[in-house]
Amino acid sequence: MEGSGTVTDRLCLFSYWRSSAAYRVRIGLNLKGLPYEIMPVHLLRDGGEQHTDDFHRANPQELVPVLQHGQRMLRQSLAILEYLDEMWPSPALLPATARDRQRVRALAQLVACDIHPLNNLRVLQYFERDWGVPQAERDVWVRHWICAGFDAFESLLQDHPSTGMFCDGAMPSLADCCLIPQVYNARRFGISLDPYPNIARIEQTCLALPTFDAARPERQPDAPAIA
Ligand SMILES: N[C@@H](CCC(=O)N[C@@H](CS)C(=O)NCC(=O)O)C(=O)O
Repeated sequence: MEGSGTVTDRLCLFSYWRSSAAYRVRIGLNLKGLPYEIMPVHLLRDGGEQHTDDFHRANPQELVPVLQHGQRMLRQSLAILEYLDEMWPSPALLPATARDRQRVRALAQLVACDIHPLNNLRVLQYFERDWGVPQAERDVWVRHWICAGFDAFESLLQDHPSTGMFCDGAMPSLADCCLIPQVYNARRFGISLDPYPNIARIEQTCLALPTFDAARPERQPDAPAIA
């Protein structure tokens, strides 16, 4: 039942510990206090388990996350997060007014549509396999697009009246669900957060919460012992 606040069907997340798109959904599920199982999909082993026939049936795009809710297969992290918000409205991932919701969605999409896809595994594998781009140059590419996105994200947080402890006010939102995993990626690629004081502050605030902490890559059942 929509908006019932109860879990009648099992939730199972097809996830990879290091996937930032899956990390977004793990945060959302934790914020909602929903019990879920993790079904690991190893994106690198044996050429990538996302390319198996079984997983292809779950998501023809061959990307994680997929959230199985009962018999339904839900795809695309932002659409999944909005689904969770509609099914279990409290605590809300989107603010109360249309204007604030627009801002939060814009921040979330800045990450999910304009940073992350450029640096996704399949893009980097394409550079490597089809064009022979060396690792060092691929890393420059990744860092370039993260910094370009973070420059804009930081300026949208700076001095905006809606910016609070989190991207929007005093409660975590869809924007934080997207930002924190992207910061994890930034750190992986050695990007300093010094030019991004608001992003760094919000990351610290979020990761101090058990809901965000439990969603961290290194806390996942499929994370290697030393991540
Ligand atoms: N727009 C999709 C992106 C999903 C996505 O790109 N997932 C990555 C992991 S973060 C993936 O599965 N990559 C596998 C590959 O590139 O082969 C979403 O938000 O769910």
